[in-house]
Amino acid sequence: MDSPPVTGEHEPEPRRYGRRLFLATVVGGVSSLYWGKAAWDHVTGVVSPVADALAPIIPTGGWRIYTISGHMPAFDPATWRLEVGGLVERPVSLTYQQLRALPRVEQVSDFHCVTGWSVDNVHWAGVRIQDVLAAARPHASGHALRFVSMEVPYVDYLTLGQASLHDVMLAYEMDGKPLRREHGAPVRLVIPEMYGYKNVKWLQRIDVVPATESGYWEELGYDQNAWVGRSNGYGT
Ligand SMILES: Nc1nc2c(c(=O)[nH]1)N[C@H]1C(S)=C(S)[C@@H](COP(=O)(O)O)O[C@H]1N2
Ligand SMILES: [Mo]
Repeated sequence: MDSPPVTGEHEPEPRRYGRRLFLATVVGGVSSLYWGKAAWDHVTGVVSPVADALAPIIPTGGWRIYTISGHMPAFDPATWRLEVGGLVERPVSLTYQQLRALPRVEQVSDFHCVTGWSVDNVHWAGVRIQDVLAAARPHASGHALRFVSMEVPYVDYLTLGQASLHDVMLAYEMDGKPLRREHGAPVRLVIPEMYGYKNVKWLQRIDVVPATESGYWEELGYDQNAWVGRSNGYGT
């Protein structure tokens, strides 16, 4: 593989992509965009630009690695913060250490992408969203959360009710190791009840907002309430 191609210059407007292309890209991607480990090490952070809006690469342990931008944000512990703001009494800015100091929870849950692949029994460790929100003291006018990725413009939303489901978490470890860059380091949203696109990677900010809005893929036609097995045309 030669030097990694630069992405971003000729990227089409992502909103033009619909479900059909999403699926076509994934299906094509699994067979044609498979890069070996050596190639992966070589590109060091620049993922395949072939699919401008979506780049599945290196399936490992059943995972497909997705980015919408073709570039994975880098985690720098010195500068990274998890900002908690919006409709709150006191905006909070957590360092990675402070995040790690919050009550730790662990769980084993299955992960499902809406395109049909799943990974069973993923071992996650992290924090409950309530423990992150508590210090910020959300206003009563806030009924939903906006999860903002370092990968602009990836965002998604959950109602406060959805965010407080028993197994929803902000995960900083996967299968016993710090969350890897390609899986959203340093921390990602995990909501096993919903399809993968709700599980925002590379989190940098959580805002308390009045109501849910359309997240990145939802702007392209996917359901806001992405319940596994009963949304996006499944189970209906
Ligand atoms: N920032 C960001 N988060 C994201 C995505 C993405 O492209 N960018 N893809 C979503 C989709 S569609 C899925 S299925 C999962 C895939 O998680 P993985 O890349 O760790 O396998 O991440 C979700 N979170
Ligand atoms: Mo997905």
